[in-house]
Amino acid sequence: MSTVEIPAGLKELLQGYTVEVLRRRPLNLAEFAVQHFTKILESQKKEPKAKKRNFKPSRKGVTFETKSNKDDEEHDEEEEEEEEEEDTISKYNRRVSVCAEAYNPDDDEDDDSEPRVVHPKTDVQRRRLQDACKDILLFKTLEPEQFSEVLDGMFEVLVKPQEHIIDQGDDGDNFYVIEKGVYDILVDKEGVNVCVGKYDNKGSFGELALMYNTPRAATIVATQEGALWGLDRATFHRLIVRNNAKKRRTYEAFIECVPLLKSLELSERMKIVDVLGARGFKDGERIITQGDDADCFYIVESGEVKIMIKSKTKAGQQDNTEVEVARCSRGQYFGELALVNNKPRAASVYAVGETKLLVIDIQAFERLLGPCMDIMKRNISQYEDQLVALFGSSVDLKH
Ligand code: 1OR
Ligand code: 1OR
Repeated sequence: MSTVEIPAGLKELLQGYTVEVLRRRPLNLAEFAVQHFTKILESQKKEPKAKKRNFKPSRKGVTFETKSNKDDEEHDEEEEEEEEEEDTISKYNRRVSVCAEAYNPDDDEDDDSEPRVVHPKTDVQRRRLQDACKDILLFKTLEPEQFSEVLDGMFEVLVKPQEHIIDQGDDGDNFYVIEKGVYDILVDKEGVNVCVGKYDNKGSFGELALMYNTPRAATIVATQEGALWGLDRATFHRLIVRNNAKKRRTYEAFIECVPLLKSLELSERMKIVDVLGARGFKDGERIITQGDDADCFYIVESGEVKIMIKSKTKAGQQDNTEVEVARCSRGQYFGELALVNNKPRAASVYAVGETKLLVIDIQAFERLLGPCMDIMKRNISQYEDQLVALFGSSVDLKH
């Protein structure tokens, strides 16, 4: 009778994959398998001597944890989370699970027992804070109770001109919401710090290093005196990263069906989900105003929007009558034109009926939607043809 020998490690390998499938619920099992096993392979190359189940990464400094380590160390990870409850003072020592890969906070039963950080605030401070946070996309999908905990955990940071809030390559400590001030975004390109954008008195930054346990991806410098609200890494993880797992489950299937995003990898689409916000609009409510500065991009989740352009007279003068030029419904996008051309909004956009939109800020748009740029540019050239057909002029939307 022949016996079949099961290779050592096969069971664990397949179990690890199965656990990840159950946790992450990917739509495409084969694509997920390729990503999963590639990561294991890469980490085996990097850590040839690491013992499978007993390997414990150093607690000195941030460990850039690989997924395979995580897979193999489910139990170690849990033990470590427990140990870390006593160790919350040192924010740099804390190992944060890699949200982009596997972190499913629903499985993280220790989370709720973590100490909650509360920074007391005066009524005036709390009102200022609430105002600064009202449009922060990462907070838009939080339950009111979680949002209130975020506000409790935030602390005020006053900054001076030229102060570096974040330096590229550093470990992540805090997430920041801007109350006031202008901040340059600098990225190292071949040893030179190049300014790739700025935040002008609104927005937030510093989420990436905390979400994905990666080094800071950019340097953020205040160009004038300013005020920020910080949220420490552990609280960000407990509230925002945990909520992201829910967001992924909520939007995964929808995002898979957005034609614009088809060319992206699954992991890239999930990164979009991680940073998007959801906003509801009532019938007739204005979403975009023609001529305004632009700072975000929209995808229609449900309902419909109409695009209205102020018509031009024969002499090329703008009059104030708006003409409907297009509609967008579920899965379609708008608001890309001003971001791509770096110009004011070319049209106004109104909700038709109750409408739900997914919103992505300009920085995430530039960072994550580069691979979709060709499709968007092709569609923009169609707008230009339509514009000529409608108004009979050679107006180009870039002006
Ligand atoms: P972080 O924790 O990595 C730096 O710390 C922060 O800068 C980062 O989170 C983002 O919040 C913010 N690429 C990467 N990070 C950016 C970018 C960016 N813009 C802002 N941040 N790009 C610029 C897009 C305008 C792409 C550069 C190639
Ligand atoms: P935005 O950032 O300029 C308004 O904000 C958005 O409306 C714009 O990006 C597009 O996403 C969207 N002309 C201009 N903007 C249009 C058009 C459009 N259609 C949709 N948008 N035309 C309609 C072409 C079918 C040409 C008008 C004559």
